Amino acid sequence: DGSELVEVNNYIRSNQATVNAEMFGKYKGRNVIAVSLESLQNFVINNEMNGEVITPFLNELTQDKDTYYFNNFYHQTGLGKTSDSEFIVENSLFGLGRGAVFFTHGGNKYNSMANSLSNNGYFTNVMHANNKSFWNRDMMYKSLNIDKFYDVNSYEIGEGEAVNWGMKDIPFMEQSADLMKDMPQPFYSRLITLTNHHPFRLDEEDKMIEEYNSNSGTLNRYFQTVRYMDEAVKKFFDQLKADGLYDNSIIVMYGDHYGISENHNKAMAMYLDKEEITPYDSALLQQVPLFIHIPGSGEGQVMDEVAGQIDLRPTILHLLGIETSKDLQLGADLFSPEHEDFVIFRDGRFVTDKYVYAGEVCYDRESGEPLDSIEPCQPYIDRASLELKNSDTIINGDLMRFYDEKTGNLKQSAVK
Ligand code: GP9
Ligand code: MN
Repeated sequence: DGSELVEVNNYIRSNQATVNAEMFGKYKGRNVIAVSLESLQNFVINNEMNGEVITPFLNELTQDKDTYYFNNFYHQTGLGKTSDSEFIVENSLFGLGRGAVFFTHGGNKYNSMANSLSNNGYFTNVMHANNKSFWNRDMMYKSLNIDKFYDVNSYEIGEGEAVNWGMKDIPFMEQSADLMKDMPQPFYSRLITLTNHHPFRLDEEDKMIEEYNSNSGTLNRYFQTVRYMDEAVKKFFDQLKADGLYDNSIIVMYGDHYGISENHNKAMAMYLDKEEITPYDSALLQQVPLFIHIPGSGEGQVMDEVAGQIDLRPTILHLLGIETSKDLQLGADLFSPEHEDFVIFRDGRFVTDKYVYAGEVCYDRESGEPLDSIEPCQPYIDRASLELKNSDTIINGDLMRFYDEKTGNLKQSAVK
């Protein structure tokens, strides 16, 4: 009957971060272009591989006056991989601990970012050149109230324009920008790239750097496909400028999840010049880059706030001047002075500015040394499990049905 919602709602209300008064609504009415960068981890940014730069364009953005680059930002996905990242970003809730919420709860009621933007006059869409039913997207997108899904049928894949899992990122982003020209504005487009996906295969002509030389072909090729994706993003920016879409948009780009699993620890240790990859290292390797690029802002900087994908919904909506104080969401605005340095992973691990909790060990964040006692981590362990539980309760009970997002009130059936 929804009565579980009372407790969850109280928790959310009492832990809400305020907005950043200076930034709230500063970019009202702009288009939002969100780009999910497949399997992109943060360790390649501003780094080299055998003397070669891996992400020249993204590196430039980290220094750019119009870009907020978050270098302490984490994915929070589970088995649902890309689809989990989509779920988290749209709903500011966690995916599930088992399976993919896109499959198991694709018919729930949600108050997604798309839904909120739709209520504020936006045309909302997802662009991804894959079969529409992959990850049950066609069904879930209806529940997320996404107006249109530009799936593989919206793209023309010419000779030599597909590799690995499907359409190459360069033509994909080029055609996506073309499609945007005809969209009613303001629009919210979420693009999902694909080329930098395991097993990281490329055609010869798309290889811009050499392979790495570890015992892992996967890691060796990863640098090349990342380099290719960087090129695709660069061309995409150029095209948005040429098409006149650039100045009136906010471009948010983030890695969806890790690309290199723990099966490649030996090779990763070699690359990172470490003796071994500890659970502490593995946790920090879940960092993915986040870029919030705001043409004309002039206030870009490197942000070291500890944060995660769950924070994107409130952050983006607030920049556009859309309130979320009545929404059932678990993340917090990254620009809020009250945003806390605390990110929870789906499996219960977490990172703060002082601690890393992984493998049931509490590590000192700075030194990577295990602490003698679990004590300093305990309050966070408890909160992590409560927040994950709250998220699961909302999803498993389909509790949004009992919530009136317009008023922030629980419906009668839930209060009784
Ligand atoms: C498939 C793409 C990749 O459409 O999103 O999915 P992943 O395997 O990364 O979850
Ligand atoms: Mn993915």
